[in-house]
Amino acid sequence: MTTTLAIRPIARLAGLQTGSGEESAALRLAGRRDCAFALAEIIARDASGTRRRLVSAAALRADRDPPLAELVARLESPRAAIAGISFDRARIMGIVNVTPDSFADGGRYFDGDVAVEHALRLEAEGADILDIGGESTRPGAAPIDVEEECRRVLPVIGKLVRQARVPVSIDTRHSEVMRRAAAAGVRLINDVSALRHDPQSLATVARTGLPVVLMHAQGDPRTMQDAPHYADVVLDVYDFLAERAAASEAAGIARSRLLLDPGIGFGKTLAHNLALLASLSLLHGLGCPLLLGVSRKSFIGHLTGAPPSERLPGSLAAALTGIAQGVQLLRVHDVAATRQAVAVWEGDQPRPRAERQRPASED
Ligand code: HH2
Repeated sequence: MTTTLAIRPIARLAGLQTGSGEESAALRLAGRRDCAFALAEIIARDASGTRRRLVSAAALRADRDPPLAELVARLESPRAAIAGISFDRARIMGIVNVTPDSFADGGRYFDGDVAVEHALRLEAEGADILDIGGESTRPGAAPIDVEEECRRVLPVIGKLVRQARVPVSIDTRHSEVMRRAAAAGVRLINDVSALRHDPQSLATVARTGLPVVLMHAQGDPRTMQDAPHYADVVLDVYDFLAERAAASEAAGIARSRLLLDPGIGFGKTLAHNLALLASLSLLHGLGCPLLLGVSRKSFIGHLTGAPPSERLPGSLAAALTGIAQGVQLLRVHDVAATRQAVAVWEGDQPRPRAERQRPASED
């Protein structure tokens, strides 16, 4: 069994500017001024079991244990920009599914021109990046032919790379699609299999020089919801992402090119999804920006009974749970609504004037 050492920052200090004593000892996630925490749960797991203790941020800093000090340093180090996007605040990735069968919007943007129009609308609504996918990975989905996937996404990517001002990413598990999308100008690769589905993917991504999202999934989309099982879902996902980050580095993909994602809904029960959402802050210890995909997902339906088309309120609540824990990139269908929710959440944060959009008639 892997030995796991993790720190889960808790008790966020909202609106903390400067401070002394306990306040100045606060844990500041990923170099963020707006994301300070007063306490931490230290979690250690080995073959003999899991031990947890709660400490103040000040006590954690005073602890000279080298692995712990190294972990604190990784937790707090600023993250490099990826695809030209800086991660000093929450950013938004707009979803564009060029598919007939995606769970939330299957068929609506299957036509390439409609998909481009939709993507440009998401950009106008405030998306920081546009994520183009040609294969549904919803539970139960059957894999599709790589040529068909290319036929769906490449024309859309080609047009968006020319027409959109924000970067474009490709959501795929296939190295051939990654390679051709990179040649067409995408700036980020998003792989829900964390570069495991296709044996060529690690080398392909390394060669493109592009950054990549490594997402946790247990099993394949077709069967992943049959009987998901974990010893401890939060620590198992943490260990998995640590292993995939190490495998990527070994293949020549620098850690500064990685985004990590717990993969909400991918081989997880409702209890697993909720446990992960409650412990997202722990994943900052892996030293990479975090992506969260909760938009319209089925855990919201399980909690509320709402169908995918009526899950916007739950999606916003889950997105805010993420940004309260320092998640840097939210993958969403509803960009305008998420932009508004994030703007209100970040209301006290200094931002460039241009980003404050106040209707002229209101004060
Ligand atoms: N979720 C989906 C697809 N890709 N990528 C990342 N990194 N994280 C996610 O949570 C994630 C993802 C599923 O959502 P969607 O694309 O809307 O549905 P479908 O797979 O049915 O096309």
